[in-house]
Amino acid sequence: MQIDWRLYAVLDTATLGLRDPLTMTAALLAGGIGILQLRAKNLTVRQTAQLAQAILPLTRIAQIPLLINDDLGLALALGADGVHLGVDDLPLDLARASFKGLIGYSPEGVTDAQRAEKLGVDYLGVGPFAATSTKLDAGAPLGHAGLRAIVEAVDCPVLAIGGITQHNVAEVRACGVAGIVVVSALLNATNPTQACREFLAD
Ligand code: TZP
Ligand code: MG
Repeated sequence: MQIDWRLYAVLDTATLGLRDPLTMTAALLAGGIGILQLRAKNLTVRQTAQLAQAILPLTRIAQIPLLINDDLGLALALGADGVHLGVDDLPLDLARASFKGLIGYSPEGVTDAQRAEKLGVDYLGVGPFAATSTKLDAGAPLGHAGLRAIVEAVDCPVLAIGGITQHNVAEVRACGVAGIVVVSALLNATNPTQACREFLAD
């Protein structure tokens, strides 16, 4: 599968609230996202599995990868295309040894990013670029300098995340990233399909 890294959407069920995740997925796919991640911190594993099983046919038709946040076991059980891991999740060496799909990772800094690259991650999700209220423990914003330091330290695709909107996307892309990861500016947009198109046009 050829991956278009430019716009990666996270279907964050807490941000979505009572809105229908499948309607949102369809809107994001119509807007041209290249990757979708299911992030369901407020759901049980069973609920997440059921939701992922409903989303997978849509992403398969669109021919884009669906990644599961945090949980490699669930990604394997679902036959999902990938998993996104953080520092508290399954160690990357174990993940890489048991999973041939896409592995994304949120590094804690330059050294951790280089370590992850050596262990064979497919991309790094680096942030927060700016202040965000979607992830309360996201840490201090990296800004241009912090993001750029990681872009320059690795060769794998770096995707910026956190507080990315139409207002700062040009500054983010100027850091040399392969793409952007967006949650609230897509899910809370009046027209998510149009919002995707605007991000892709920048
Ligand atoms: N990881 C770092 S920042 C963040 C995550 C999951 C949240 C990004 O959400 P938003 O709404 O695009 O700022
Ligand atoms: Mg995580």
